Amino acid sequence: MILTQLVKRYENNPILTAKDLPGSDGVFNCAATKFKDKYILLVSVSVPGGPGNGRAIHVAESSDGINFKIRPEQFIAPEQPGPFTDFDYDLCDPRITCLEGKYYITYPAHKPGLGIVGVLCTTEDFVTCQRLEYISLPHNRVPILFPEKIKGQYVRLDRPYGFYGGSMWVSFANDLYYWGRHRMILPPGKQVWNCEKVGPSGPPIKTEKGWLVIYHGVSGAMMANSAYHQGVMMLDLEDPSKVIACPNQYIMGPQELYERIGRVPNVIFSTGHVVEPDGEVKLYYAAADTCIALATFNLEEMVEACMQFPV
Ligand code: M1P
Repeated sequence: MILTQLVKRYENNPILTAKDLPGSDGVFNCAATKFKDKYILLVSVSVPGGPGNGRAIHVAESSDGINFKIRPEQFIAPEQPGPFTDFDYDLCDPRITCLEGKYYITYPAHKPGLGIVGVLCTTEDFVTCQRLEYISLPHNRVPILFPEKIKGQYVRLDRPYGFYGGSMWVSFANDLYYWGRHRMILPPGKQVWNCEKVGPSGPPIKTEKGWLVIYHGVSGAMMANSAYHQGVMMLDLEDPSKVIACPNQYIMGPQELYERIGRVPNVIFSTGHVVEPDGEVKLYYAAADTCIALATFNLEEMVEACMQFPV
């Protein structure tokens, strides 16, 4: 079973580039969801000479999930006054989860010299965004909430930093603010593609067999440069601290020119997807920290394939 064969890249990739937002030099890592009848991406945008490190988060919207228009105004902007903005120097890599009918956004706020913390926000309209609280200590990239409570508790995945690289952890909370019962569920792997660090991509997807988690794996010293791949694993439905299947293969690795050449070469980084009613998963990913591309796979096929690698 070759997992990469289950994933199909959209033929006209990339779907968003810096040309779609004049003045920017990169549009990349994006959260994805559906809101009313629109597909929404929350896009990390880099602008040379912009405030902070020049990165902010913009909304892009589409009627078909392929052709997006980026709004020129910043949705989450750096260097704003407010109680949870001390670390807002470099804003990128947002994730979004629709939970109990509300949209929760998490992003890693990064202040050089101080660290990276997870910020929890919410929005009702994708026009304004309210920061609610810091929900992780530095250094942490980045909490992503499960789309429903499990046994009465909120659940999240994240990637706190270790001495070297980072592992994936799960945590639980009775509200969305006070997190505990932390468990490491996945350390860096033994393959070249995932040997430095592993962390969650978009929100876990509930299936009959368990939670399908899409995650990024990063290669380190074994290669000349870091390369970012996407992998999958399954967590137990009732106890998401239990990994039930975890293939040692990746599902996507940098292959196309737009994935291999750019501001940071050899990066496939997904922070969001949309699951369609017919089981197609639209996986939005950033290529080379430069542009946004789309790939699709069938949810049931991916789960079946993943379950061939029980833990
Ligand atoms: O350049 C690849 C990625 O590097 C950082 O992510 P991480 O800490 O997971 O390695 C971020 O700067 C991210 O935006 C970027 O895509």
